[in-house]
Amino acid sequence: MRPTIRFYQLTASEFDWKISDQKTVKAWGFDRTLPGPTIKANKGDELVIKVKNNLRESTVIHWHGIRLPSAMDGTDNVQRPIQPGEEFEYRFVVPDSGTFWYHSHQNETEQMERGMYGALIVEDDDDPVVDADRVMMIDDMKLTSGNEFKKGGFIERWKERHDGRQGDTILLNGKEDPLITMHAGQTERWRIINSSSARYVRLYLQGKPFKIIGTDGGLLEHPQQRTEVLLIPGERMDLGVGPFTEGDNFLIESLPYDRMTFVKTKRQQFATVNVGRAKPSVANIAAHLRTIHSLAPQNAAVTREIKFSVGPSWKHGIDFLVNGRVHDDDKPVNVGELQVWEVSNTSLMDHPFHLHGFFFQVIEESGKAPEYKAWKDSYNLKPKSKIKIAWVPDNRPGQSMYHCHILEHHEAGMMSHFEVVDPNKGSSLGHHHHHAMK
Ligand SMILES: [Cu+2]
Repeated sequence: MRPTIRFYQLTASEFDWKISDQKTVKAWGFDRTLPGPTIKANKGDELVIKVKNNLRESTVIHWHGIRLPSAMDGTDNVQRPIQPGEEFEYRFVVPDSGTFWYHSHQNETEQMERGMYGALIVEDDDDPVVDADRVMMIDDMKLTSGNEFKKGGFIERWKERHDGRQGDTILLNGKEDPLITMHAGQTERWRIINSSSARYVRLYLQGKPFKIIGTDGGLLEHPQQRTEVLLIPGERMDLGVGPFTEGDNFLIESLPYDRMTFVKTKRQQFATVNVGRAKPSVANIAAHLRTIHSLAPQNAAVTREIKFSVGPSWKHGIDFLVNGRVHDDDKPVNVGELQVWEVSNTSLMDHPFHLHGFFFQVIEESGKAPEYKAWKDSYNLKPKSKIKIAWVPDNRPGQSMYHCHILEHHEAGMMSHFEVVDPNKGSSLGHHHHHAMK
């Protein structure tokens, strides 16, 4: 398909949103819908997205997973946040097909909790043929009995800072336990996006097998058959689901996951699936989906060590650190130079690592090669563990960052800025200031 320019307008505002027939919340989101509208493009298209801010506070929109120019990344490090009543035009080409998403990157712990997110789907002529393509954004909210966003007391807020905010109102595409109907005999592509603040989702279809066909950076090489798959906050999994027989019904659930925090993740129900009458299928998910060239062997020499840790703090009792600091500044990387980063987690809890604007390959986890090759931008750091990732900064100089995608940890400082530098041109900025998120 020939590349084209696609125009979108998103308006951020507060609105009443029904999460069920009985429950209405004061959501913040885009175009008065939760999730926000799904943005669609074909690989190579240019997106022009005007964001109007009708909230009473500033915002900024991050395009999670898109390899875009630094200035369009949507953080307060590369642009002035969009003030109430203002508009900002994002403009970038989408060079990769896959399942991406957009979300607030300002006062995230509140703005994302209230619904400031949506999906961004990039299709390609080479995508596997399926009978239906669905986006499923998974989230939770922490509400009072009156369906207000809960603001706890001192102890509860301290625990939220420690664990991340995890509520027990479970949402799929902005609804509690929605009913999904599919046709017998058909195979669908389910694009699952974990947009929650802190919840780890061990997705489970009551034992029915499915195929993982893609993840953060698009298709895998080969479908991977599983009965469960973990999605950390920020992560995406594209699944081939079906075929089923008429009359089948099952739940979309998540199984318990202990990420070594005070809050425990129980088995939870996200949606109910009913399989209706049969329809012919055109689906074809090939055994070979594409080739992913390895950037580096498992034993490649490490070029940088990065440490996620927790440490004592006078002010908070505990600090969330990268390289021993809150809101760290890491060394620049040069365009075109292979990066082999050893990312360690010395703490006793899990942290979802997220790199802005670039994909990496995990080449080693706790001494072993991963189960399959994939392009990732989000990856779980288990307690007391290490991963080795390889990536190459392509020619998009400017400010970037990596951080923990548990939003409360990010806010508490578990993040680092760094600059991508074109060695032929030097630093793109004379200075940069970093900001504690408010
Ligand atoms: Cu964390």
